[in-house]
Amino acid sequence: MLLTHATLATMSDGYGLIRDAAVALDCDRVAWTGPMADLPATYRSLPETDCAGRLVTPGLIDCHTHAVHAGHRAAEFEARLKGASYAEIARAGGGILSTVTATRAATEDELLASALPRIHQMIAAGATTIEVKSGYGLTVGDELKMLRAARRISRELRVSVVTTHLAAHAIPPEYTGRAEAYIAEVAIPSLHAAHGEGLVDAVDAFCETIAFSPAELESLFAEARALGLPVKLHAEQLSDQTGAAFAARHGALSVDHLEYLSPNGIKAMASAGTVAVILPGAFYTLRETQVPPIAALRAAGVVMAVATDLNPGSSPLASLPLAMNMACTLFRLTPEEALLGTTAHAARALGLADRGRISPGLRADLCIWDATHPAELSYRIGATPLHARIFGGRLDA
Ligand code: DI6
Ligand code: FE
Repeated sequence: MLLTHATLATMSDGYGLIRDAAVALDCDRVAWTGPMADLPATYRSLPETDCAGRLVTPGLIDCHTHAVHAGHRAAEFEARLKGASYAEIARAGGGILSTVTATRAATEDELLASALPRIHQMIAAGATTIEVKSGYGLTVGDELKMLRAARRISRELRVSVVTTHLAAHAIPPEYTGRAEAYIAEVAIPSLHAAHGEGLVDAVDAFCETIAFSPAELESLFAEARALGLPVKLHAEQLSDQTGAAFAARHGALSVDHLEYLSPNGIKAMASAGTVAVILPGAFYTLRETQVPPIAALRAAGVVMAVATDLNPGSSPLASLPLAMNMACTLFRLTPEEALLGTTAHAARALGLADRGRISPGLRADLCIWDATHPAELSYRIGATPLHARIFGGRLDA
């Protein structure tokens, strides 16, 4: 296939904008990109899709979601509007644990069926790769069930799925006050079982006063690394627990949230090459006031990614373009940083070298937008200007 007359944002070196560009695809890979005038003769006979000046970007990558889960938490949304806080609801046994109850009661088929409409919305907003975490099962069997359901998504819909083991997401009621026993008896055994089934691409945990401390997570991260699996961490979302420095010490691919990130944490992430994943949907939903230290991250050269954090509690958000808009308006990212954050930098947060930019040899996952400048994707609020999507070298039907 040959795309012609595109306004191309290759996302190599910033936007990497090429006007009146062509992109030649060979099966599921990009074969050539450049100005129309330079198109080699060999590609001129390929079946042509005229983009008529439309913006073409890499397919969007959502590098942090909890898209597989049962039920919803609209009642908590109402409770928060009446004054309850996210942490209070969690301590009273609601929050993550109410989704755990629902997820334990669901079958693998039910989990898959309830996730598909959400994934469909993400795809309709431009996603071609989605990370999905476990973390609402909190038993060996229920964590495996979630990861198996997540892996089945890519057999049902045209999207790549990356799966993350997040058994260390919350302490289930049967382990109240016994975080270390939970890690030893459930989190680590479920990691071994899931890895044995080929269900794990990375290992994540929630580091917070209402979840786990760095000390409690040490053995889990050591185990992940012994299995050759990369780690990442939910850290400094509601308070500074020095999670970022801990994760960086384990060579984390990313540390996510980061509202309360300290200068020390920034330094550790910069020297480890850890990506900062910012999640403005959770900040917005919980009406947080402490903004992540974006200017300091930028100054330290820490690469930033942007994701939806799609989950039933703190971020019921399925649109990456809306996450980009929030990242700009709430956190003052530039539109260029926001688009890098859902393409090239999101790929880095997942350890994927074969996507996130438009360049020969990389995957042919592309979005064609009803837009002519890449800043339009961040600028519109709640719009989905997707004109067409190409996944693995083929246009969606
Ligand atoms: N932080 C989050 O934003 C999600 N998990 C986490 O550790 C929220 C999960 C939920 O509220 O269900
Ligand atoms: Fe999350």
